Amino acid sequence: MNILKRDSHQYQQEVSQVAALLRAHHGPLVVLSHENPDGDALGSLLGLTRALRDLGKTVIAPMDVPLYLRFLPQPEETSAPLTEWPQGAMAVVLDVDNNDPDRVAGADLRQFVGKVVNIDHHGTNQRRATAGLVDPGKPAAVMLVADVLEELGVTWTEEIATPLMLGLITDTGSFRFDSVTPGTFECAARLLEHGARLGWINDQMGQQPRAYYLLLREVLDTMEFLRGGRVVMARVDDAMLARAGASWEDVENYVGMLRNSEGAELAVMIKDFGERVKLSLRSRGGVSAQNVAVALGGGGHVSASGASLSEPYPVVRRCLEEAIATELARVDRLDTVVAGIH
Ligand SMILES: [Mn+2]
Repeated sequence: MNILKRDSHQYQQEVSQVAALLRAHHGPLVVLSHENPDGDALGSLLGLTRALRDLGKTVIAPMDVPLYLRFLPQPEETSAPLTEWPQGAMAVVLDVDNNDPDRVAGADLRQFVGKVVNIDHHGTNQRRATAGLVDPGKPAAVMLVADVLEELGVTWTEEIATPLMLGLITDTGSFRFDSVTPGTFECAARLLEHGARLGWINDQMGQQPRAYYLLLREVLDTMEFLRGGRVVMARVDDAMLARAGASWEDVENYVGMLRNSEGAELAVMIKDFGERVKLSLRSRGGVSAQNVAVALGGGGHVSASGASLSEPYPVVRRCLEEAIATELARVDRLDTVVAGIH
């Protein structure tokens, strides 16, 4: 049997095991996801919760839904974090490794002794759960949830398909990332067939509060194009937030916008808290945002990283420029070597 076949066999087995455990459990199901929930976390939680409730299950879904996603859940569907695990509960942990309880929000898994189902698509997952469905080849956890719901034989509705579509859209950057596979579109097609409101989700997600624009005006005013536009930076501080009536949550989207600048290889959003500074870094091509972040005591992925420094901005700025100079020199040296080979 070739590797692909064995993998798909194992995947189907995991789907069956997870579905069987969910089906067999008659006590409360506590559905959880990660801290700072994103569209995939909320979409997985809401899609699964709605389907399980349709099957007559008692489901508790603690999640602190961020403002920009509040258009989707009904007020009573999610609840506050649990202070205590209910009698006879089973935990269902989505889009995060259950072996990393610090990252799981909504309830403390360290205080829990019952069965745990884990559905996740992170490559770092340690695969220790009563039943686990883990596939890093899927760009969104909602794809795994969709397969479990299929196995459970749920009656598909628009209310179930729409949150799953949300997760698919947000974790794939609206189907724009390299992680998207033919299977991603097949899943999207199925969700559309089941009534997922694709246009509506995008319309809701595309709307920004007034403070977003007022703050954007302030941030654009600080925008700098360095090294011939290879590096783009902008800064935000408390005074700018106060003038715009915005909060730090409103700042999150800006670094992606900076990275869209033509010719930009590195984008840096500087969050200036006065006595400390946080940096959000994004890169493309051969430049590693991670290398710059690591040089400043931070970390993350190659193309998306961050660092937090307990120094005032002028000091951080000097360190940052040094780290950038080192990284760009490394890339340029590599380019020279490659050019020499050809
Ligand atoms: Mn995800």
